[in-house]
Amino acid sequence: MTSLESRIAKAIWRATADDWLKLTDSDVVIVGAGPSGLTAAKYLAQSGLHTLVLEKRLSFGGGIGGGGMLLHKIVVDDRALPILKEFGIKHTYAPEYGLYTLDSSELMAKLAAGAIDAGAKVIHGVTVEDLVIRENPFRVEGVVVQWSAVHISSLHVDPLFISSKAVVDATGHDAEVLKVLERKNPSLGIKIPGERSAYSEAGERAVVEMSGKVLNGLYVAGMAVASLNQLYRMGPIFSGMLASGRKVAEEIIKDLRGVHA
Ligand code: 48H
Repeated sequence: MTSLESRIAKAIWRATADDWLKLTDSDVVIVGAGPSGLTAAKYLAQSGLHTLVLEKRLSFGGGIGGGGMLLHKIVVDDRALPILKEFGIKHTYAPEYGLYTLDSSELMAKLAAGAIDAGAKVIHGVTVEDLVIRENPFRVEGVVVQWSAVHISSLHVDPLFISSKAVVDATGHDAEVLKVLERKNPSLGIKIPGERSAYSEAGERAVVEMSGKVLNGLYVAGMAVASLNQLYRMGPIFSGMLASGRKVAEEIIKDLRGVHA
């Protein structure tokens, strides 16, 4: 047998290549492993769709970890209860406030575990820098990816591609995928005005209502919905993010499989 060092390297190269050969043709690519992206990933994967989450950082949870002003708790309201139950996330009712509190660490860990256990693949350290498109009629058919480390280094390195039937922009406040479309495909008329000031009640409701398909092959979830539609921000209440992820998943399942989730 060859040296342990050689076997470590070969095992990793082989397993990575095996994964990437499958992931290169995914049913759904979700950009961003924040609350909306991970929630969408669980429901999509459990419906049998080949689901890939690409996260530019080396961690899960996006904005969850910062809690409310770095305090380790966030809140949800009644609307999130069915989703918390499905992910097995503990929560405590605060009757004086009509809200449930939960640990940000548990929310991050269990959303990720729920997505992965349902069959979604999450790859860290990969930045989606562009989309694969087709014209006449316009449709999105995948993403253009690069190692985040290459982005940070500013080296000029050509990217690679992942084909997919649906792409979800779950990149949060920055709406990074939609902004690429706005910049590179002006004829589509997509504008990203950014979110409005805080009005939690209205923001939570609207972000779910407006989550879904943007154009053929492209969907939006989470705070990217607020940036696209100039909706109110809501602060560290996460019912809307979770429900947005579930709603996008249901819409994609319906579009790709012709069935309700
Ligand atoms: C790969 C990328 C790329 C890219 C970004 O910000 P998130 O937590 O997103 P949401 O929308 O699921 O949740 C928003 C919530 O955390 C929040 O900020 C709220 C509720 N704010 C309310 C308020 O009033 O402020 O996660 C997005 C993830 C992050 O992990 C990014 O690193 C990742 O997407 N990401 N990954 N390629 N181009 N861009």
